[in-house]
Amino acid sequence: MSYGWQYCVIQEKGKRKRRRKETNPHKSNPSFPKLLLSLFLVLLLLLTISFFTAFMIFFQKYSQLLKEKKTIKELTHTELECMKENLTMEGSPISLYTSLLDLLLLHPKDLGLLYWSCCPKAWKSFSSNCYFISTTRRNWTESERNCLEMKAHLLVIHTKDEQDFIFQNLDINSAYYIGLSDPKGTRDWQWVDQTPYSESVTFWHSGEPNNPDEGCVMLNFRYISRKWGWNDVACNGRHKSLCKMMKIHL
Ligand SMILES: [Ca+2]
Repeated sequence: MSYGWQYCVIQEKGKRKRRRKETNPHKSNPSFPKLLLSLFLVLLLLLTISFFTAFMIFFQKYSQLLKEKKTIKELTHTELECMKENLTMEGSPISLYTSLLDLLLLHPKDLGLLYWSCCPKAWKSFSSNCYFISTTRRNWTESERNCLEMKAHLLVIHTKDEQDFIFQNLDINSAYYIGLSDPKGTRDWQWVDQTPYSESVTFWHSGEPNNPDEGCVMLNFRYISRKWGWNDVACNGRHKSLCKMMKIHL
């Protein structure tokens, strides 16, 4: 009789062990967290691959679109003079990645720097722009129209360096219209490309602007001061002019 009782106790212990195994699989299977981690890593890897693939496809499509757009722009100017410009992106792969992303999202036009930067033949190259000296004398409105026909504007000056570069290429006995005017006659100077007019970047001759009836601006050289500078003049006077456009990127 006592053997039967012991058998029952052993049987009950066996059942309890089996029940513990069934209700607590984590304790009984130590490889479960590793499996979960592996699955998570695989998923992360797949997501990363998908993201980079999508990014590369988008990047290639965008570059192609940009090239096509530039090719259309080239048709205006049949002959170009080009320089190879390399975009330098030094540092870690992360900085390379952020530079590309920055270019793509914030400065898409600058993507062209990865290729060739060109100016039409007979135009001068400085920084990221091209400049044309038109020696035909026209009034201010006709001068701007002439620049527009070449996909440019009358000169808009952003820095002293730019202005100094322009002066080096001009004839001191001539005057040249630039893209600054006062269309309302209220001394509210406006650049043709809507660049805000800043008093801190002006190069007026001493005593200029001097006449509310003179609504257009030209560059000329004054022998007394031995300097180039700006002078407001009547818009119907006929002068040479300066055009400016952004470099064409191929
Ligand atoms: Ca004047």
